[in-house]
Amino acid sequence: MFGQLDNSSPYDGGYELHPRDPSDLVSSGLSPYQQWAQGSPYKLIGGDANLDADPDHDSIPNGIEFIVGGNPTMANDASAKLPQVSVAGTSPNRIATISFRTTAASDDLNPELQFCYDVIN
Ligand SMILES: [Ca+2]
Repeated sequence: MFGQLDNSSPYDGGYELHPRDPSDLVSSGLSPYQQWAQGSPYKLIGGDANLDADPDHDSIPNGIEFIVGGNPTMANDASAKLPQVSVAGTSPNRIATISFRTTAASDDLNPELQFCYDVIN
């Protein structure tokens, strides 16, 4: 790679790096999820690599395993990483706290916790 000072608009200054040969750049073209599922160490293939697949049969789909940092090939390793609910206080002053974790790689999916006050409807 060669470095050059580039102070042309929109840059105020700094360096721009260029590969000697554009073919030197490597891009898998895969999303962060696809890289996680299909790459090492899990190397899921076919339908087992889908977001809703559950190749380890722990009832936690790959998409959730990806978000919480689970292992899609090891049953139940993600259960401790799933959202946790704790309730403190006594009625009518109870406070429910929901804690959940996400991995930086899963930011691409923009995960968010959804809830409602009426679980029946
Ligand atoms: Ca699973």
